[in-house]
Amino acid sequence: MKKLDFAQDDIIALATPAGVGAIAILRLSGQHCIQIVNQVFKGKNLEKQASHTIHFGTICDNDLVLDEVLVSVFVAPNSFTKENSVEISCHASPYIIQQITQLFIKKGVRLAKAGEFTKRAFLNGRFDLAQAEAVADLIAADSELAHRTALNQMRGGFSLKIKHLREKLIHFASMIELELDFGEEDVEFADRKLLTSLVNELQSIIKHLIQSFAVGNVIKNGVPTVIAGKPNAGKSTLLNALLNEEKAIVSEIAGTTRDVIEDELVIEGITFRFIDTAGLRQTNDPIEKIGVQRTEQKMKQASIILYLFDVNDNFTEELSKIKIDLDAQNIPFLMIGNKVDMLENQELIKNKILDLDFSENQIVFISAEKKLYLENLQNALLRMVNLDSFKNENTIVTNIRHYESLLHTQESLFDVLNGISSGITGDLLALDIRNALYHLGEITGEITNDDLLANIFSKFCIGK
Ligand SMILES: Nc1nc2c(ncn2[C@@H]2O[C@H](COP(=O)(O)OP(=O)(O)OP(=O)(O)O)[C@@H](O)[C@H]2O)c(=O)[nH]1
Ligand SMILES: [Mg+2]
Repeated sequence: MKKLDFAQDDIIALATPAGVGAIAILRLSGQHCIQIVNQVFKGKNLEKQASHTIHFGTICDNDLVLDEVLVSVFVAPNSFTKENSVEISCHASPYIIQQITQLFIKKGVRLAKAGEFTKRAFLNGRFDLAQAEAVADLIAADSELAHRTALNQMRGGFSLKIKHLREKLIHFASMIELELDFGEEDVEFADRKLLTSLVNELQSIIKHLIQSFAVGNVIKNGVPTVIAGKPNAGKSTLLNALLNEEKAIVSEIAGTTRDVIEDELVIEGITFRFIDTAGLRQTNDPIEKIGVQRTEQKMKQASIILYLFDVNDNFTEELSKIKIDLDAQNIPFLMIGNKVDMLENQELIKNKILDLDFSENQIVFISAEKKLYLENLQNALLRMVNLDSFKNENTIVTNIRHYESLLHTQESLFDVLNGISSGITGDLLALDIRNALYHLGEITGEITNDDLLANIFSKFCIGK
């Protein structure tokens, strides 16, 4: 038999989560898959069915019935992969799934690799690379904003923007290359003034996209929000109150938390990753010492620090010191006065705070234990993230690979601008423009190589 080349291999994978459930879907793709399924399916001749139809029947290994199933048929090119595809809905018993899968392997189908269905869709021109990557993001999206951004990227919003940028540059690159063809004749088809203004325009769009990554990353991975403060300030109590779950141990013994404890919470569509830490103090306990080091490290990586203090303490000195520290590191912070339920006279606190020169948005008062005023804290957090300016934006960069390619594009465009102003020759200018085009093309996959593809698709799950 003629050996099939890679793209024509028939592949199979479980498309639903592993384990016992009501229904499981096995997914097949490849030129012969409808024909192969037809060999073991009793009910109808699947090869004669129209695309996008569902058929009831049994899957049989010779005379042995393995399961009653529903089979969906997708005829090329009208499928996700643009190849012939079949989805078999069977009963989700690991035994049945294994038996059916093995039956197909005996028939010459092989197990799909991670992301292979999506990779085929990309290779067959179903969508570009940025869109393929968005498929993975869409599956992983756990907040409204992450979902919306991934969906937009999958539907091509981001790709279209990149494509427009490329087209404009390609025009100039070809004009300059045309000049080169005329060699000695000293003609200038590509107006250097126009090119400069185009590159400037591109630079500002690219800069905006690069800046959007800070937000994009937050949307995708959550805002790392560290809860720090002295021992017993109530950090673990606050974590538990926010999560509505007894996640961290709380006790009146100072130095309870030693390790870092994290969990996520979605507030108004934005994912915050709250990180409870060991209380900050000088200590001789070797384990607590490591805990404090970890706290300091986490504080450096945080997007936001919630600095918790006990309003019943003498906190003025502590807070002014920490404010100077955090301002110096340029990390956004929010001071949280905790345990207000214990206060007899709230006015006294106000006077102490007045001395401290905080803006209204930099400090809130709560009771973590009694869950009082937590909504003020949440509102303050949302204000700090301030995604509003980007919320209605269609193109937000969420992928670090795209971010890096944009940085490289930006560098190449700087070279183009420098080249024009120093009057370099057309061939060198063309080279710099081609470089910029190359890096833009990396994003959507006009420029690819096998390593890059392998790297991207191996991050997908099997069956996707
Ligand atoms: N009255 C009152 N007590 C609180 C409040 N929040 C926390 N506590 C108490 O303060 C003590 C310390 O709370 P924790 O949450 O363990 O403090 P922590 O900051 O995590 O302490 P370490 O892990 O040791 O750094 C516990 O006895 C809590 O019950 C509050 O809002 N009001
Ligand atoms: Mg604690």
